Amino acid sequence: MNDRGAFITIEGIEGAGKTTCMGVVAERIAAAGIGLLQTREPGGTPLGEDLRALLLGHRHEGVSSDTELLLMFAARAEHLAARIRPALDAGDWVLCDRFTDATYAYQGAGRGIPEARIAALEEWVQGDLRPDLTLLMDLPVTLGLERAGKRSAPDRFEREAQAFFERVREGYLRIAREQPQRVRVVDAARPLAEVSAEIARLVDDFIQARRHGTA
Ligand code: T5A
Repeated sequence: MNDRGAFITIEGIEGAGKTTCMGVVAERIAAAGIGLLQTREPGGTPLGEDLRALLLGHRHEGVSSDTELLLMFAARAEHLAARIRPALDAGDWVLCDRFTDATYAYQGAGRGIPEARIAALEEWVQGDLRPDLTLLMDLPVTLGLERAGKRSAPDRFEREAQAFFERVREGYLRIAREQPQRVRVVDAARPLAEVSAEIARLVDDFIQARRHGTA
């Protein structure tokens, strides 16, 4: 196995089932006897959680796209320094509910910020650190919003129009097409039992590949 822990992220539009499926991934990693840090973005640190409350709450509805982008990366810089890098360096694995693919999808494809601007911040804040495996939970926007709507009141992002989430979904799928080795697309429209079974298989395969030094 590699010395550095593996970095796994879960992505997808609202209501895709990311939070639900974090448990499946965590269970497979625990079953393999591997230490795990489970976390989320924006968030994961006291400062990051405060920034999350500002970003998702309704006090700053008119915030500019650039401000939103910079706050996402401010939270990420703190998250990497305080929690993600120390865990990976200690050999633990890290499972994160959303990461920089969300920035490309929401602030890039959704808000229209040029990709090169996001890439510059990514390089600055992350250096060469990228997720080793990303599970992209994909489903039609209407179904995702319907599921999310049943669960809780809409946050600042969930008040966006359907067209915004169509762009976000397409942004994610484009990343998956460009990086098929890292990003595995899971059809999240299926019943939870089927989705969970596929995720468990993908994670078990990844654990094996990591042990054999091929991932
Ligand atoms: N953001 C984040 C950015 O804009 N840029 C960034 O860089 C980052 C990091 C974060 C927001 O911040 C934005 C994106 C987001 O808008 P969030 O709370 O982390 O917000 O993300 P949400 O997508 O809003 O989280 P949700 O909880 O809405 O979605 P999940 O986690 O995908 O869905 P989950 O698991 O809570 O499931 C929703 C409901 O559906 C049911 C569940 O039981 C639950 O009730 N469900 C299913 N039902 C039937 N069949 C299935 N297969 C089901 N799977 C789940």
